[in-house]
Amino acid sequence: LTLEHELREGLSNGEITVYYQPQIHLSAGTITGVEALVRWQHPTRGLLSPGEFIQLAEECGLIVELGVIVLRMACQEMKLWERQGISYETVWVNLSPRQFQSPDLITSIQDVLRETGLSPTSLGLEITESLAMKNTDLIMNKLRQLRDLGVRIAIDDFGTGYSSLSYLQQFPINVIKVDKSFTRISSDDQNPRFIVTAILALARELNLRVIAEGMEHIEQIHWMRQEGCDYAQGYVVARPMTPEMLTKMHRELC
Ligand code: G
Ligand code: G
Ligand code: MN
Ligand code: NA
Repeated sequence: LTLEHELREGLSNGEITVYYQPQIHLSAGTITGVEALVRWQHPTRGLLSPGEFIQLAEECGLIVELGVIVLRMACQEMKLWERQGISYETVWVNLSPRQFQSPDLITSIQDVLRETGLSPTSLGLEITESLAMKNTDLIMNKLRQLRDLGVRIAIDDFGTGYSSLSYLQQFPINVIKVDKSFTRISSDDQNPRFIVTAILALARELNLRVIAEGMEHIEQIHWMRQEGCDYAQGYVVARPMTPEMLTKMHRELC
């Protein structure tokens, strides 16, 4: 059996699960949002990370079906938290280029929101910088449709796409997630720090929220905060976890 065939089976057999990684507000110390990160509970290979199957799903087109499953699970989970009195601002779902360009994207998002009863303003979509960078009418139109729906948009892995910064001003986006490669602290190379400082200044001008991702050390958090970044995500805060674990963590925080 090929992995593609197994994935096809896995999608219909309910083998897809979603982990959640919290994002925190640095001065309030509260969880403001969660990022949904897909996992595949493979019957023999164990729990697989996206790195092991997303590319394949993208290539064979299964990503569209997979994406709707993740979207539905994330929205359902968010509603469940709401009913338990746990309210995060946003649940963030990653979209691959192929998902974003799928003609069914808007209707499937509308369907899932209607089905789950989640407010569109509680849903965020993370798109890659390289996709946003293409800046075609098609992409711009779709971003506008999403904005009109009321969902939030984030540019993921920001800084890695070597983009012209002009698109940031034109695009209806709300959040940029600074790629982890720029938030490493190294004494011998000051450049990443300089880039982060520049991104934060730009974001302030454009009124965009910035989330520092990949925070692995408390020193990184201190530095980002000092630079004026208010939100962070990363292993030093919490690893991606099951919804049950996150609920438990939330209760311990409050
Ligand atoms: O969880 P992990 O660090 O292994 O994720 C690796 C990559 O997989 C990240 O780039 C992340 O954006 C991507 N990814 C995680 N979940 C999803 C998903 O549901 N859909 C898509 N398209 N990508 C995802
Ligand atoms: O590309 P994207 O930002 O969606 O990727 C998110 C991925 O980064 C997830 O797979 C998640 O497991 C991983 N991740 C989250 N926090 C950290 C971190 O602090 N360090 C590293 N190296 N990876 C992280
Ligand atoms: Mn992401
Ligand atoms: Na990212």
